[in-house]
Amino acid sequence: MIPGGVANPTSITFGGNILYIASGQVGELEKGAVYVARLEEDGSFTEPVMYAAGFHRPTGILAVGDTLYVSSRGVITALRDRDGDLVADEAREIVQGLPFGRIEVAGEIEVHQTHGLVLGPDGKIYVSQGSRHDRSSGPHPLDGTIFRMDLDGQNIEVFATGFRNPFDLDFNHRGDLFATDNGPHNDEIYPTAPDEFNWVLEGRNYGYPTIFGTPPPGSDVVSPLLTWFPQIAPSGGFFYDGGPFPNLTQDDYFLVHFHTWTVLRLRVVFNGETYEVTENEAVVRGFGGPATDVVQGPDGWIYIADWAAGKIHRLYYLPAFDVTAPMEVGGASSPGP
Ligand SMILES: [Ca+2]
Ligand SMILES: [Ca+2]
Repeated sequence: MIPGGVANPTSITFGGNILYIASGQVGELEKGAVYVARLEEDGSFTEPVMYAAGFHRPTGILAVGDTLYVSSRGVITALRDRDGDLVADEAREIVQGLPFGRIEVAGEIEVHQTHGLVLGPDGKIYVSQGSRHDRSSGPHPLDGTIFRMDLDGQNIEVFATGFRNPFDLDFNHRGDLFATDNGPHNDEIYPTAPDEFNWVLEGRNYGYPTIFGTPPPGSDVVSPLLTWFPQIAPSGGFFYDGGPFPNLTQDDYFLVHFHTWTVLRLRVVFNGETYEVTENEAVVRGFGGPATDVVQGPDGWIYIADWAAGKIHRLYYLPAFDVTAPMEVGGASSPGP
């Protein structure tokens, strides 16, 4: 087991008081695994243990009832732990043949695959699916889309198109869907293409591979609510749904990103016609490397996956001191390899 954490956590989620951690190491793509740690009543976590293994870079994870869904390269897997020992004893690839690609930047980095999973208000799972190419769309009908499906992986439908590499997605308290999208590598071809934060509307096109950022007048491409340039490479994000933080509202969206190692908070407010980002601030800085995911726990606190250090941090509120402080899952031993 990995003491004190989980190596290269890519995505985290809670199912009740169980924290699921997807782990995927660069260069060891078959060694992707899911670990679990239980949140105890005193606020501590049990040492992470392996729930399931054998995933080719898992990057999306979602617990619905007794089923854990994991996205990895080309597939979505449904897992169950039938006897409650925190080890999955049933694994079924409920979707196969999803697009994924490979590009080379500074050596070899595998990118663009199926990523985020979220349960919609209609009871379907919504999935953010990257394009298998860096600058063009692939032939697969789900390439560069957000699609939805039944809990058993059936009845897949495209919900919106024109995404390059949307890492994560979430619904807000009004039942509207939002997703980030990562822009292409900036060079002479795309010198100023930004990353995006989008309100995702059914049947609409979000521009990729021809339009990045704000579309020209008259275009039917949906304009992002917010862009980042220079790029930040957004990864995980979620809408806060209420709880112990006194100053937060259900309009607050938390986001981590790969480049600048911070947690951002956006306040995303419906003005009667569309959404506006009325606040945008960095709430946590100073990770030693990229953060990959941020979620809300059943205790209402915020949990952050620190990819480089192999740790999960807890962001909580101390009224007496009005500060926040990190806390590790699984005790204070050394980080994973
Ligand atoms: Ca089991
Ligand atoms: Ca776009």
